[in-house]
Amino acid sequence: MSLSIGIVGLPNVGKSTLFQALTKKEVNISNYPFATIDPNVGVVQVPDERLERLSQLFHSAKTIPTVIEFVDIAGLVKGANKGEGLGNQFLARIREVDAICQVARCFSNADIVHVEKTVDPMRDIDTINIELELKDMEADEKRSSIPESQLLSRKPTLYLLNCDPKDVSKELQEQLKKLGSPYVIANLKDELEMQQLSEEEKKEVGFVSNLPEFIRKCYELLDLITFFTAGEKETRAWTVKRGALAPQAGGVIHSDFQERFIKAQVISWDKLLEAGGYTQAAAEGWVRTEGKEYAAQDGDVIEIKHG
Ligand SMILES: Nc1nc2c(ncn2[C@@H]2O[C@H](COP(=O)(O)OP(=O)(O)OP(=O)(O)O)[C@@H](O)[C@H]2O)c(=O)[nH]1
Ligand SMILES: [Mg+2]
Repeated sequence: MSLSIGIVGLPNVGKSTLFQALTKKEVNISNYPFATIDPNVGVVQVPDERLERLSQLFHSAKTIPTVIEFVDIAGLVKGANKGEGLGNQFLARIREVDAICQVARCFSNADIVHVEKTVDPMRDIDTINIELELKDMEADEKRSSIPESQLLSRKPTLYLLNCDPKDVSKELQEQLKKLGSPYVIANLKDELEMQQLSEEEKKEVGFVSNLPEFIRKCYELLDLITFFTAGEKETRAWTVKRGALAPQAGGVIHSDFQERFIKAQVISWDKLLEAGGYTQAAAEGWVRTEGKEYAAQDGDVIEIKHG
């Protein structure tokens, strides 16, 4: 199960810069509006310290993280719903994603063209959100029966403020809080440029990336949890929607595990580390046997027993 996040915003605000920093894919990040025409699609690993520690415990030959798919979409402008700019044809692309990351430009730089001439992130956020709502209304008027989950204005949204944290005013933070969606602040130009440096060099210049936090927030936005399978051959992180029952969790690993589910052996990742292995954990009585009504919990290490 790979969930996808659409990167949305006005032209020339840093969407493709974010996409490239996340996916390490070379894309067009030229300094002009509508540099991106066809959407870029890429997959990003979800950083997870728990996975690393479990893998170390078992000296696993393979360590496999879960992934999120990102889609870098063409810039939207005021009137996109009526066909202004390139917006209209790509608004449809946003329907297919599970959640939206809206990039808002907060950085000042006279050399980078702003389609509205001035830097005003709240105005830009309103512009985009109105376009999404207008497009939904249009669909409603046409009576095309778009399912609720595909309504653009109902998609879970995360805002990315493209600038240094010091450039985000209290007022903007208050306004964002009112929107009720989470936000992350990252200087995307730095994020991309600093990837050229080694870990040591980053320490020297005091650069800490905000992208891991951003990816984690995306994960929360999608209301996903991670469970693990762990052993010598492979330690792997898996993704399910919060509330998924043990057989569904099994089904993510292999469809047989869902159909022929018998029971699940479950232990929390930290308990398994504390015990130092399955045998020791079982001796402590920390490995639980759960049936098909069990809802998988974030951080569970699960072994499915199937027929
Ligand atoms: N100074 C500064 N420039 C940035 C920052 N982020 C992006 N840029 C520059 O802004 C320009 C546009 O960046 P892109 O990532 O292509 O913007 P986009 O939103 O994908 O643009 P379109 O595809 O045209 O909609 C590039 O020249 C970037 O280097 C930033 O944080 N600071
Ligand atoms: Mg672009």
